[in-house]
Amino acid sequence: AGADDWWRGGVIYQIYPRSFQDSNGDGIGDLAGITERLPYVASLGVDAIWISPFFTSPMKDFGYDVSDYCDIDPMFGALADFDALLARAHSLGLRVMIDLVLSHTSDQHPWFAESRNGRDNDKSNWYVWGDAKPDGTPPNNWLSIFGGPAWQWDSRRQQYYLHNFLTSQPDLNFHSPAVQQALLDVATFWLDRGVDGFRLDTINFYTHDAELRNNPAIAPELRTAKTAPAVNPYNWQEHLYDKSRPENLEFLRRLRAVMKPYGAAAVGEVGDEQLGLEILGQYTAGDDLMNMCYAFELLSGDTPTAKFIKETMDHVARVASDGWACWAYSNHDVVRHPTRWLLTDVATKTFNTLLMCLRGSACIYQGEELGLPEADVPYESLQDPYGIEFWPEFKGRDGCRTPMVWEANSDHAGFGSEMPWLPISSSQAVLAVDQQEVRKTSTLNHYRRTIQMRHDSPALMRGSQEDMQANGDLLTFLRVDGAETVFCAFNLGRDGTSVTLPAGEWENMATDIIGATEATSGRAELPGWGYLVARKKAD
Ligand code: TEU
Ligand code: CA
Repeated sequence: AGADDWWRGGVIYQIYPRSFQDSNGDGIGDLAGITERLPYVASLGVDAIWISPFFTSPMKDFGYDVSDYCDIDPMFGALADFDALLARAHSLGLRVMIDLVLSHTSDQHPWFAESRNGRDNDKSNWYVWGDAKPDGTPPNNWLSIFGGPAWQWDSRRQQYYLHNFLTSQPDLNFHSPAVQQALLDVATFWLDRGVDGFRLDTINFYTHDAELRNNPAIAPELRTAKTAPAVNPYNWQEHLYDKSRPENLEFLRRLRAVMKPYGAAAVGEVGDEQLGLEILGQYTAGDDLMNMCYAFELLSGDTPTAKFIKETMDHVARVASDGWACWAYSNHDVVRHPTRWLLTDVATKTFNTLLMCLRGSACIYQGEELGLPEADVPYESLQDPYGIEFWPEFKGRDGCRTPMVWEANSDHAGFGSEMPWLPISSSQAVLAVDQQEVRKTSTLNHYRRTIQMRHDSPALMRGSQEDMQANGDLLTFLRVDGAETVFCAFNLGRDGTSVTLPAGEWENMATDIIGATEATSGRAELPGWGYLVARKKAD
């Protein structure tokens, strides 16, 4: 594996800049704050950081609404702060992936101001405009994920514009070659500055059906909700025409071609309830599209059972045999997984070890390494427009976005000197970094050891995944790379069980297996949530 291949099996640490470290006492995290904390991130042994958007933005969607792609929002600092962050990260051996939100801009972007100004200027077709139907209603039945129709009336231009997310996030028109070029130029700007890759927001939303055909409705008995909350009517349509269009591939190919000379890597986010893994397979096939796609399967739903993991991995093997997934349990959009899956501390560690054993790359979200539960954010403190829209059935994304907890007994848990933008919950503060550093068995130190275990093993990093079996709570599989074979066994349940090792002699790789006996051949006992990760000894 060459240096440009670091991403394959790599571990990426996601930083939500508003909530990592406030360096100047305005209650909001910033780039200088991140730079200060990079030695901690490097101490985890991760390969890269992904920083959620820090570009100029009115912050209606907390940075996922960009009004200038080539500058830093003053709240987060300035370009010089970014350069300093990048230099520090590189000196610590950390790669930096930035989060490009190309599918839509802010309605405050100068491109949109020009586009809405009239139907015959340079940028009039840079966004997706549609005429009202004779009765004044929107051009078709497409819905916004954040609630209501995906169309907003613009009184100046006397047309509707498309927005898959907030009304303040108009969708760019990827059918325009000029739009594509402008976005490729944005990528070049950051590559020239030295970034190592991109997390690309909502890449399957880039292109829309040019004929604006209606999405078919899904019958009530067939409705499922994997990503958007069940109460959201967005889940009641089959998204045939508003996203995951085949034309997306053309732009992704052009984008990757721009990245290749720099050796940069891309992880694309593909949110699609119906076709998620199929799209992941399409977008990561071969070597001229995305390096990896970010999969939603483990970011939603109930506690994964052995059967669910097996079915998901088999599904990936079927539809993305030539591709590469990037798994995550938690991020800035979903309830933190120890709460979502009702995990005990032990179960949290077991799932972490599983993440480090699964084929694919992995993202871990700030605070995940501490085993943080979701913070309770009362309605009065809510900031997320998505949460405010669907409260109380869906409480929004604030509970996973509260500030990082560094020191249990400092003001604001060491996040900054002043009151932070979201409250710090006491259930998180007790799990602060300083409390866990000093305990060998802490979740934090467990994450460090499992990340190390993965990096020490070519099979776990990039090997094949074979013979996955689910028997009740027991999940077993092999990872194989050249001469190295690793056997993984996970007890994903409370009751003890035992596992038969494949023929041969095995040596234990997980230095702090949870209670499993040290069996190296024959059978091993696995207590509730016990696991075994073992390398085959040479004959
Ligand atoms: O998220 C996309 C998003 O909202 C998906 O999780 C969605 O639920 C799924 O695609 C539905 O099919 C990204 C960012 O992570 C999020 O923070 C932003 O708000 C959003 O894009 C808009 O930029
Ligand atoms: Ca600040």
